[in-house]
Amino acid sequence: MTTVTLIGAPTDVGASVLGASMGPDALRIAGIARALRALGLEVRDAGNLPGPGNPQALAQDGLRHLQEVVQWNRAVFGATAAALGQGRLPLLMGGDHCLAIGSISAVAAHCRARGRRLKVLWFDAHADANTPGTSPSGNLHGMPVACLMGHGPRTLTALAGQPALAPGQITQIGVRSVDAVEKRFVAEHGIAVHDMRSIDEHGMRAVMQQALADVDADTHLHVSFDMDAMDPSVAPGVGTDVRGGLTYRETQLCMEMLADCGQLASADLVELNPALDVRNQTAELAVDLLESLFGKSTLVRAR
Ligand code: HAR
Ligand code: MN
Ligand code: MN
Ligand code: MN
Repeated sequence: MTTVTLIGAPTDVGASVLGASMGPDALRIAGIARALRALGLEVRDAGNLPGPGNPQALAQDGLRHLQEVVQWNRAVFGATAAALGQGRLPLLMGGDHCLAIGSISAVAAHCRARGRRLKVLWFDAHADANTPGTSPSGNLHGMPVACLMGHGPRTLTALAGQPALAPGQITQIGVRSVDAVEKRFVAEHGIAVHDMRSIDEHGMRAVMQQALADVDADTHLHVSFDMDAMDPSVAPGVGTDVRGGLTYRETQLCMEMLADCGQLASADLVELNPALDVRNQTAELAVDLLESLFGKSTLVRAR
């Protein structure tokens, strides 16, 4: 039986807009634990991690709140590693997307120690591949992909001792906002990106088949889901919305195909901003999607 540990990381220190710090409680209010238990999973809510407040400071050397982001990510790293060590599936409830540095670094270290292949599926409107030298904002939630590949401040790139990811280990889906210089990082590293145009042209089923083509029985699959991947008309509760995003049906299909592949072993649900939401609908949407990700289906599935 899959056992899940919910890890709350209530912070927005990596973001431009305040409010993602309320994400974990919004997910709880939307019934995340109850929904997953109804699927037959054993769910433990580990509560919220402690960490520093948001100093709302200016960028220094191209980075905003580096010390605070490091502290939060150390905590996330520890909690994620602990859950994995207990044979449980960590589900990180953010919080902004800078927290994926900590969660994925812990997952990478876990996989390395066990000789397992790691594959990350990154759902996002953004490529999150800026570095301190290229970021237009200094916000660290725009940099986790670069940090995980070893580009960024050492306190973040070396959380697991060495870079967590090689470019071939990550596939991005839903991207439609990439900064000018950030595009070069994505191209030079050959990151697999299925942007919205690619999804329009090929359809989500084909995109997901390609994204999962290299996932086998020995693969630890990590899903990092930024709620702004979805269209703002269905997911208004995010800090940096970009129109033209994934539809409800497209995203459900992603989650269902991920469930079918059977290799999900850790996940992040980030960038949910209840301060910008309407009647908690984006949190409820997130719970809907997580249900599908964890195997809820309309009909009995022949596996
Ligand atoms: N690319 C912009 C920047 O670096 C905006 C990044 C916004 N990031 C997120 N996470 N919401 O995906 O500042
Ligand atoms: Mn993101
Ligand atoms: Mn984003
Ligand atoms: Mn590189």
